Amino acid sequence: MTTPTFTPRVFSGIQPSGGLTLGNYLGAIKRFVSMQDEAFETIYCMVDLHAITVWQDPADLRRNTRELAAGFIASGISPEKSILINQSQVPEHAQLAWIFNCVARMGWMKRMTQFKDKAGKNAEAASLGLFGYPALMAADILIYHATHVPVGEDQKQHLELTRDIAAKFNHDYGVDFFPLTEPVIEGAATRVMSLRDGSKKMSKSDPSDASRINMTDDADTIAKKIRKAKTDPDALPSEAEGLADRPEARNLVNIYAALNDQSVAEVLRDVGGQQFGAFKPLLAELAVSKLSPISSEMARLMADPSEIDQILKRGARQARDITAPILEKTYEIVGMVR
Ligand code: AQP
Repeated sequence: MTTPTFTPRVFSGIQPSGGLTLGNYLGAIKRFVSMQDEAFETIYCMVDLHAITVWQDPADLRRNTRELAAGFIASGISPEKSILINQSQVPEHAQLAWIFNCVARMGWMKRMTQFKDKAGKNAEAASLGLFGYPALMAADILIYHATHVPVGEDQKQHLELTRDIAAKFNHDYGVDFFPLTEPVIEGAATRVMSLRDGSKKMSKSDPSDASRINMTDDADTIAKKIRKAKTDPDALPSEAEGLADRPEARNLVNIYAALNDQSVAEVLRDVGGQQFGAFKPLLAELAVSKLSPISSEMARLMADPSEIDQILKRGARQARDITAPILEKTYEIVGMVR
């Protein structure tokens, strides 16, 4: 059997489960923007079907989906260069997910740490969708035969599962149909931590608003959250090794480096020896200068969501030119009468 070559194609998505955070921006969206200028076809998605794996108020979901699209566009994702969609408008995602539910094994799914974290102690009350989330995520990626997926560190395990599902499907049906997708986890801020607790990921669903920077926060709020961010009493080190046992300090330096497109070593060369009293205002100034143009553009786009709706509708049409033939071929491989 000859191994097929797959078109270099990038897919990634974000849940419209709340406002966008600096973690989503640095861990994912910033990479999405740079990859659309490389030699890839790029498809970016508001994964609304994933969002409802935990309860979402319908009006909030609609607003968050449009606001997320506005965040993508305002950050530099161009609807001319990338296909921009919301997942539920491209039904082949959910259709392929059903097939993958039948390929993935219970034992694999039970090992997923995100399910354990999100379901918490009351796993019996979690939705079946939350448990099956990684099979839908595999379908999101493989319905495009995507070869590369830019994500934050927290999604690494789900991408390994995506490769396992592709490999098992190919093996069980004796085909080389789905690619083994590569995760792209790069940059200084692949895991942005909470501003209140350096051991916890910055997350849009954290009950504490002070734990995160939202992409819609104004300059004063950003400065206040950074000023109040948990730190330790020591000065910043001059070399990265000095941050090893200092999660909060490391987080703030990583954020600075990622926002300023520098390495951690370069940042510490400039700010090593400074106390947080001096470093935090620098970080706040940098964050405001990078984020305020994005938040004002988001506000402009949200003032007339019909433009966003048109972009998503057009994106869905373009996406289905790719996904419909891949689903048809999948059904044929599996043995469905067409
Ligand atoms: N703190 C983070 N640091 C780096 N990357 C992050 N991502 C999320 N948080 C961080 C990346 O953003 C992309 C989209 O994530 P998602 O919204 O689909 O789901 P999530 O990872 O569960 O993000 P949240 O903010 O924590 O959402 P909730 O609170 O709804 O669960 C992914 O590429 C992720 O790696």
